[in-house]
Amino acid sequence: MHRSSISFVRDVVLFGLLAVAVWSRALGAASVRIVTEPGASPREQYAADRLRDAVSGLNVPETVTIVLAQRSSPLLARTNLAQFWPGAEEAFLLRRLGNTIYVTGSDASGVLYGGLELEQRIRDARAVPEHLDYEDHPALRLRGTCIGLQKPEITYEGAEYDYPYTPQNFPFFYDKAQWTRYLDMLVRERMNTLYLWNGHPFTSLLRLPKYPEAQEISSAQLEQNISMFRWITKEADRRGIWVLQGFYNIHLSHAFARAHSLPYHLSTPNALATAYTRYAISEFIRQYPNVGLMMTLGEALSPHEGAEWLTQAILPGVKDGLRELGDTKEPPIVVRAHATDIDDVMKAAKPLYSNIDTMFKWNGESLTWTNVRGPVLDRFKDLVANSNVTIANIHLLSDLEPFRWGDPDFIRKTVLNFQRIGIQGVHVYPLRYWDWPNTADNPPLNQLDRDWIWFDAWGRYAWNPNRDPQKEHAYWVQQFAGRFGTEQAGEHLLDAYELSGICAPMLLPRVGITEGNRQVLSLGMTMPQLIDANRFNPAQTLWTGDAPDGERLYDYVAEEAAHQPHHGETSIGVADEVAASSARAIAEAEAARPYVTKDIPEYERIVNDMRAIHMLMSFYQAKTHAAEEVMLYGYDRDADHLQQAEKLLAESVEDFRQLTSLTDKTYRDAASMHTSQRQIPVRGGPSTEHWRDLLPVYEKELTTFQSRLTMLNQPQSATAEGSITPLPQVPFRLTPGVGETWSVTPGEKLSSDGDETVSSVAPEILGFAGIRFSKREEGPVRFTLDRPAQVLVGFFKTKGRTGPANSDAENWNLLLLNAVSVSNGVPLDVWAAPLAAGANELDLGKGSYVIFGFIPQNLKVRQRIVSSTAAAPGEPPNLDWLFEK
Ligand code: ADA
Repeated sequence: MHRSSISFVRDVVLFGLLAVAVWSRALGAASVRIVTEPGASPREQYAADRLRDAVSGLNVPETVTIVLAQRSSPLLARTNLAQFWPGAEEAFLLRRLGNTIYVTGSDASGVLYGGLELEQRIRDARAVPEHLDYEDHPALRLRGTCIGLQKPEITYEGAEYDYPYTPQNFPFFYDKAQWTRYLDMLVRERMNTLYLWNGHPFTSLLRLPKYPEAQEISSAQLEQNISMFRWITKEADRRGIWVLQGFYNIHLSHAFARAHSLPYHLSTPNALATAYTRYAISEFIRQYPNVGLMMTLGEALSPHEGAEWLTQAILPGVKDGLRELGDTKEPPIVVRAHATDIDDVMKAAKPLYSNIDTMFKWNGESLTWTNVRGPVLDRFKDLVANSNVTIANIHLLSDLEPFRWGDPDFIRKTVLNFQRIGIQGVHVYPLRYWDWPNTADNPPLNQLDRDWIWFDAWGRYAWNPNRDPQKEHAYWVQQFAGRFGTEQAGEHLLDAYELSGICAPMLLPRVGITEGNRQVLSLGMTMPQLIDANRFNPAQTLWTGDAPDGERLYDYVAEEAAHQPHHGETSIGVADEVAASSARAIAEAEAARPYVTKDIPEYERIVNDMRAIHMLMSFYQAKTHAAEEVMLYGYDRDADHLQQAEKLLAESVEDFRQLTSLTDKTYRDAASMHTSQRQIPVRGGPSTEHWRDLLPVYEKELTTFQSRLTMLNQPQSATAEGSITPLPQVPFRLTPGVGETWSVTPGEKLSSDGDETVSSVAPEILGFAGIRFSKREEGPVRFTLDRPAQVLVGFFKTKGRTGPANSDAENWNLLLLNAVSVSNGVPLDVWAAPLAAGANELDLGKGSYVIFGFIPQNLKVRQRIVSSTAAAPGEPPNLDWLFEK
């Protein structure tokens, strides 16, 4: 029976003592009576209550009895309706025999779902069905959503994922009306699991008398939390929903950690943390035997420690708790295959504990494919072979935020793929995770209202993905029609959702940096990020292993330059396709207008979303084409490419400007995670959340590019480099200590102890006497100048910059772009700053620069781009200099 060992459900088999709870409502002579077992489970009672509500006020021609019963019930004794196949879970049968309607379930949840099915039919027909013979059961065994007890910012002592449960942190946790609404939605979607995520929830939910020093919140708060948690889990259980509490490892109570001089998060176990965690888990099992546990063994804990930690701390804790309860049946626990050596974990854990479900991310932290391939598929297959239920985690939706998203067919196909692989569970994040229950709209809406289609589609297809696509289309049209008034409106709006829905999932894998939440697709990308995506993804955690055949921009341009044919889905092709599709989405949304008779404000917000999505796609289209042109220039140095790129880049900025104005008043931010974890397009933090924050970044990128083009077009750059002679030098004497003199010529090392060597040098400074350093040398370099001079410096690339630090930028002039090409493929520019005659000292940071020499202070040097410097053989051409200052 489904998870009953850990639920409130009690099978009641009371032969001889059978009592029948009868409800009847007389309407003239005829009435509808609803009959349940006397000791019926809360789930059955819930279904009965819902049916009572549905039939109240119905005008029925004759008295009908509705019997709700599990397969083993004596109420079915004289029928043959208790027939379910062995192992049936959550299955139900609806049958009308004479004036009795039987709602029979394989278990309590089966009765619940049967009751809800009947309720819906009664409400739709406004009558009790005259004929009924219907059977159904779910396709996936675990169907659930999650809620983060986590926030957009890290607010608790700098520790990721740890947030005490308090009304200040999570007002929604204390709002019973809101929970009721949410749980009603889940049961309507026939979801049966709800995961609550937090770093270390135990001190928010348990008293832990053995470790009083671990207490993190006031006793009064703790009591309130305990009673709320009991209420939530009980209300969930009535609706057939198993609540699971998530936790990360090893996260400790902060108070406990301080008391024992331990860090809040540990990467390796120790005896004290093991004892504490084992105890906390056992208390959890003892206090909340009906609640599940889901764990992330990594990220704080090193991946190879997961097996030991699970077997030495967590499983013993579960067993201690069960022993105290006198329970011998092992409840399922859910272990995530994230940031841990899951094969070792499962090997070590299985002999100790048989009932382990596993969970793994389906598409990383974005929605990209309806299917998985390569290593992700292999991982799922292993998990399916080795665990009880394998759950696909539809994790953060980093590419969909913050807009409305609902492409039901995408979800249907995804669940069909789960079935094919043997995945029996799904866990779905909300579209906006870190700020539950708010949407990003301004003012915020509730996600249950705005993102109804997200929850509805996952619920519907997790129950059964094997449905006829045409009938499904009609179903979704009806759903929209119900909300916006007419079928015509429904047709157009469904089309708009579907046409816009494919955009982000198609685009991200072909142009993006990562499927992780390090990137917010809707905030755009810079040119260097588009041109050289791999460089911005040091961990190489790319989806490419899972992608269907196709080309990223880098390969596309390489093939284009070599006049080779393309294959599969290309960055350019996809960018064009999503721009066109999103344009059609606007047209469809607009076409709905005359037919929308209900909820016009939400309709207007949908139209605005479609426009915003299109502007974003159009931005990417223009910019991907611009990137292609620039990359082609990297190959052939044909300046025409840059002229094309300039037009396209300007178009992309214009698109982004329109996107900003569409979202300026209507959206609070583009993504719910505000921490510096985000790196793309810019590091997360204050004033980096909204399109208006990024518009200046893209405007500046365009103006920098335009000024580089102007430099390139200057007559001087047309001068044959062979005719340029070295600039006059100012002699200097280096004071012994930091630095050594060197000759700026090809083959020389850039630092006295580094590997990088000079490949070519612009004629202006060829053979100059400069000063280079050891990478380890600290402190100022000291030298004496004969005359007032300009020091010529090359800055090594740090944090995406090749120029002086922002704080010092005023002092420096950029003289020669790409003046020195280097064996690592990152060319150095020459920057100049004035210095007085006599003794000088300079400190620009350890290992971050090299001095090329000194020229007279009053010498005017024409800024120039040195076009002859090329990338080292085999290296991608680094073209950042075109966009960065
Ligand atoms: C990534 C992500 C986190 C969290 C985590 C997880 O590290 O950046 O926000 O989602 O994965 O638990 O899977």
